[in-house]
Amino acid sequence: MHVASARSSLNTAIQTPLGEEVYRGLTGHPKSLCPWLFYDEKGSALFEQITALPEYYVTRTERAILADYADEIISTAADRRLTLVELGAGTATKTGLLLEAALRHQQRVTYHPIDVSESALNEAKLRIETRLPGVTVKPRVADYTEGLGAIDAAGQRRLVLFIGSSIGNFEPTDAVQLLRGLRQQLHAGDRLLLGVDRIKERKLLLAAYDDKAGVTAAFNLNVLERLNRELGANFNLRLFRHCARWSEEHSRIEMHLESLVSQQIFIPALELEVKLNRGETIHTENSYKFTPEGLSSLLERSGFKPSRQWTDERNWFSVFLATAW
Ligand code: AVI
Repeated sequence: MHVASARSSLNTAIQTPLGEEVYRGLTGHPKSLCPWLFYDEKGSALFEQITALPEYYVTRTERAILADYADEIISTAADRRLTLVELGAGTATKTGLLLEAALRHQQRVTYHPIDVSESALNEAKLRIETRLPGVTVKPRVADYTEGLGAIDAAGQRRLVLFIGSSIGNFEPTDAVQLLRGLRQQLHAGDRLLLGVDRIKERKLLLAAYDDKAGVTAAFNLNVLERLNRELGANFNLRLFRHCARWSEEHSRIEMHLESLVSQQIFIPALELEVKLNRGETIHTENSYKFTPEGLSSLLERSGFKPSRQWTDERNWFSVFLATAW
């Protein structure tokens, strides 16, 4: 390839969000990659499988809380008619429980799911409007930090759902920034429903992120496959090991990819050579776990007043309702 055109294709790759992130992460110390890189088509399908694993209690515990308390949650939130908004809604499988409760409360409901995946939103719209004729679904393809202000709630109380422990994948300072940004787009009195995973026995946490069937390992390793496919990298997946660690200090599960040998990787699209020592890791995800006090303080620092909390009987997961003030 001619030098000038090699440069321009290099620049094009680096300038994509994927290229920028991979360059930043693999030239940094320690090496890391952002968790959003997991969610290509295969990664999203693997994540769906994770949510059904026996060890991954997160999804089923939150669903059980919503099944038990949806009516209470809705009646606590609804000092006026409600409009529901969901951040990172995906296919919105758990939201049906809240929408059904909202319909029992007010007969008709408008639901605005926000997600970057148009196909997931279309699936959600079709499924929900078929099953719950009183619900009007108005999907919005956007990063969930954008676009909330543009939602016309027509004077109704907005109830913003941010469930699924998604807040746990943000660094604490980013979580505050995200919630503050959210608060700025709401009116005083609007509500936020946040689903968060609780600190629990280390053994349970580790099992949830290192399951026997190896689905989480495949989910983690898939990020390297993605870099091979999309950036022409030459990662040999057999020379890496999925590794989940509990950090007591940060109250978080960390996922890493550990290099089993000393090796050199080339990423042609970025013209980048990456050296890894044996035992060195690429840090791919943090999943923060909370105490109720820690979460309340996070909400307060972000302009929300915690109103109520619902928990399962083992205190493994909490759903917090907070009010913008
Ligand atoms: C999407 N997120 C809430 C999951 C979690 O539990 O942090 C992602 C995940 N990573 C490994 N297993 C699941």
